[in-house]
Parts: sequence; structure tokens; C-alpha cells
Amino acid sequence: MMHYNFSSTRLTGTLLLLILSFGMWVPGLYGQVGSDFVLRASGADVDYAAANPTSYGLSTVISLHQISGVIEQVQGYSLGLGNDSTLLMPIIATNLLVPPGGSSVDFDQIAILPEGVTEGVVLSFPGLFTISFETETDLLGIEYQLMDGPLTGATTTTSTSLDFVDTLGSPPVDISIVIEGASYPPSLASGAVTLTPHDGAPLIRGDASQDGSLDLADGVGILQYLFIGAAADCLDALDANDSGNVSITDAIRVLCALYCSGSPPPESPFPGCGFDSTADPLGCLSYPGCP
Ligand SMILES: [Ca+2]
Ligand SMILES: [Ca+2]
Ligand SMILES: [Ca+2]
Repeated sequence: MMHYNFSSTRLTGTLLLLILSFGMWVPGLYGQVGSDFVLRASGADVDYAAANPTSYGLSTVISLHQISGVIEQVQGYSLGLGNDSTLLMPIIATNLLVPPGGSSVDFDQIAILPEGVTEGVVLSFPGLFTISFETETDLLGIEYQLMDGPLTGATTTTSTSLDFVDTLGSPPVDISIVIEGASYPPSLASGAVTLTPHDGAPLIRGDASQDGSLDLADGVGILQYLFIGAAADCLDALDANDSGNVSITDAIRVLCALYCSGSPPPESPFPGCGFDSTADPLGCLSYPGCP
């Protein structure tokens, strides 16, 4: 009898292991849970001065979202987001996940490398809390600086992407989410990035005095350029209506934006800094009011 009971216990244990292994390793089941989750990096479109790419940057936000299946409780995750190091350099990475009840995560390790950023998070070592992702939730914010190199002096838009990769770090950090002690690979959505070069400097249109705001001095400044021959090194800023030349119409456009009710402001870029996006013979060699 004893011998029989022992075998039965062993058999049950073996079966249990087999069932567990089946659930863990059969590719269909293994992939199914992971593919319910989407790990996403947001994209960015950046305008930059071709002569000076390193003064410009962009940011991305990595988010996690369970889009199908029974809502799972996540215990932790690890990820790596790669970038083309000839174009972009990650400079700041900040954890954005706020656990429920204002608690802090037990383990959060971020590494910034030239080729990308990795993060590993364990919410609670004793398993005190987990997080579900039925609403898309931000995990990590990363800021990048543009690099000198192929972007310097470029004349056409460069397209690149922020891709999730499992090759960053030593040993490499894999991409997985942890549910009930098992790791699953989520679906991945890269962030698309376009980097568009511009000749000259960014500006605020209409701001002839280059002090960052519009006032009477700007209208007067345009008139002085036209009729007194005052120097101007950012003609695009004087071309308030973006017509491609500077005339008395531009001075009136600026003065009316200030003093005539219902009159339109200068054309874009205004009131924030930006580049002249309509081709014309004017240029902007220098404009200290914008970075
Ligand atoms: Ca001004
Ligand atoms: Ca004009
Ligand atoms: Ca223009």
C-alpha cells in the first residue's frame, strides 16, 4: 500500500510539472499572454538647424497596454529601447510609473548607453502589489540630443526609429513582462522619428528686434530696414506675412497685429520659435532670441 501511495504522489507531482511546463513553454500559450500586451515608444518629428544639430533634441515615452485577454497582474518588466547612435544620444531617462497608493517600486534600474536605454523594474519583492495595464500606462520617458555627424549640413529629412531590442547592456537586458513569476515577450511598437534640417536659425516672425516678443519697436525696425538701411541679419523675421520679400506691408502687418482689433498676427513661426518653412530668397543668419 505504502509503495503504491508513494508512486501515486510521484506521478501526481510529475503530471503537475508537466502541466506547468506545458503552460509555460508551449509556444502558443507562451506567446499568447505576451501578445495581449503592447510595449510602445512614441515617435517625434524634429526641425533643426543643419549647421548646429546638437542644440536640438527630442523625447519619447514608453508605454505598456494590455489590449486583449483576461486582465493580468504584472509583477515587473524589463526593456531596452535602441537608437541609431550616429544620429541620437540618449541623455536623460526618467521612470514614469506610479504604483497604486503612492507606494514606490522595490527595484528600478535604468541604464543609459550610447545605443539605447534599458530599464528593469520589480514592483514588490514580497509581492505586496501588482499593476494591471488595461489602460495604456507610461513607464519611461527618454530625452535625446541630436548628434554631429550625418545630420550636420544635411539637406534632406532623415528618418530613423526607436526600436525595442534585447541586445543592450552586458549581460543584455531582455524585453519581458512578468506575470505570476513567468516572463512573457510583449508585442512591440517602435517610435518613428523624422529629423528635418533647415538652413539658418530658428526665429519668431515679426520680431525684428530679436528680443522674443512683439511690440512697437518691431514695426519701427522693419521701417528702418526699408527706408534707412538699418542692418538686419534675419530677414525672415522681418517678412511678417511670409510673402518672400520685405516691404511696408510687413511693417503694417506687425503694427496692426498690435493696434488694430481683429487683425491677424504674423505668419508662422509665431509666437513661438521655429523655422521659415516656405522657400524664398530671404534667410536668417542669426537670431539670438531662439535657441
Ligand atoms: Ca521684438
Ligand atoms: Ca513680406
Ligand atoms: Ca518664407
